[in-house]
Amino acid sequence: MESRTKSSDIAARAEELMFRITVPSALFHDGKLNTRTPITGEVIARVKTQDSDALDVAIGEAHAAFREWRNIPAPRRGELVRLFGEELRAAKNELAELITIEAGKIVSEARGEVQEMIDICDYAVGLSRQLFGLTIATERPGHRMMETWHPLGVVGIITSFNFPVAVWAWNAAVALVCGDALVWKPSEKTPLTALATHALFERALARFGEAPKGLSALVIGGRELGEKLVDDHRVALVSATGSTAMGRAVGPRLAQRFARSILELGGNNAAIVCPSAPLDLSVRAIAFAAMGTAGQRCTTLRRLIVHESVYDQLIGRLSLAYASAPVGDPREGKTLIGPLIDGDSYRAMRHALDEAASIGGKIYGGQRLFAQERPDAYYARPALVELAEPSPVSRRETFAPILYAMKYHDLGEALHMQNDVSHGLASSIFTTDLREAERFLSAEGSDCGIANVNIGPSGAEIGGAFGGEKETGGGREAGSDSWKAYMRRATNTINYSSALPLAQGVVFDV
Ligand code: UN1
Repeated sequence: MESRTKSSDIAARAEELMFRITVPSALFHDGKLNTRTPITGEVIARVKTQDSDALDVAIGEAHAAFREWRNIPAPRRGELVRLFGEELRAAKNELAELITIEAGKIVSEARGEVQEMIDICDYAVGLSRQLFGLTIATERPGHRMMETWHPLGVVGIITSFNFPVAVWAWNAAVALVCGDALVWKPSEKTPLTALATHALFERALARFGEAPKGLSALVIGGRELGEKLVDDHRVALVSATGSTAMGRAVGPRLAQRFARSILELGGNNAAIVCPSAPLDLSVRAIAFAAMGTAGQRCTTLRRLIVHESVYDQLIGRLSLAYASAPVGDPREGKTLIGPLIDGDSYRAMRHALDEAASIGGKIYGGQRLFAQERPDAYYARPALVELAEPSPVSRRETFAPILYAMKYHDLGEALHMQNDVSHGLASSIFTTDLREAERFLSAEGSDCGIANVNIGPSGAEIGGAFGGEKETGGGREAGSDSWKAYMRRATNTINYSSALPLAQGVVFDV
């Protein structure tokens, strides 16, 4: 770790990147919101925030824009998303570098985040010609029955710091081809990347030329803005990514006014390692899933359930990987683990490790690093914790790089341990035994929205539906048929005869 990097260097670099992406500097100078880089912990920008009147205007404009946008043919709407994908391709490295500066991701993961945005654009462009409904057999002669999918309305998108821009893109690209308008409230920790992404979207809008004004809005501010977005009756759907506590606040408010929700909340993801697991592959997969993104993905591997016959061997290899994985400045090529987002994150990690130690957990790693050189930044060696059995600390999600390892004796017990938490996002099994793999994927196996074999639980691609069960919130985003949540379904029955037969044989002759 070199100590000479000054925050001002990073601030200047962020400014240069924002300039290249053509974000007006008035948006991030002299505003009320101090933006920090987790690389040094110092302030790099002062971002302008919006108040609730501005949000009110944005929702009003989005609602008016929706009424026009819904009438533009879906493949034409896809053209706007195609142009946005081009802008992202052209600015991939600049946007990725901003993600590194603002969220602390290593270079390849930051570029991966932008790639995920490009991928969802490509997907949505194809989808724009495939928003199809069914034709259904009717019991009445001379009739036809079908489903039509219509645009839904204004979609509110609330995103978190850890995927500061990709999560917006998963929602936005699909919602736009579905004919919806957008209002985005990003995390207060990552407004610069949000401004940059929206500027790129505005470039696509300008090239497209015919989109209604206000089709997509970005509003930056605190919790009160999120609450207003959630409570506004003009917002048909809110897609919210964040903590389970946030989801618990948002979900009932939306239900109160019968609005739709897509909730993408926490995870307490586990992997089961069986006797026949390919060990080299398993160690690599576990290392990425548990330590990658400094343990700050909702899909991060947090619990390892290992068969007693391979436990010592696996823990031996993992403890070496944990001791040697390079932690450091995420801009440096050799770094695999960047900083935690802030001091609160580190304190939550420390608190969990102290609790694990108090119940006899054996801890490798977890120390704070570079506190001398970078006192306002929070770098930590990832922690591997051996526990004799599941405990409250391993049953709750701590958004930090901690992996709890436990032994199992038979697969039924391992499956029980895997499912015995309040979240249900992602899960994995490492085995070459077909029966074990199939049981894990069966109805009595993993209860998660994502269940993988011989790969880790994180790093999903966009073609599948992404989301999870229980306290993860139940929402699904990205691929498969997730688009249906962004549209409303009408069932249509058409009578092309001159008779009027009633369903169920009802007779009603007047
Ligand atoms: C998140 O952590 O909020 O599957 C999303 C993954 C990524 C998305 C994670 N594609 O890890």
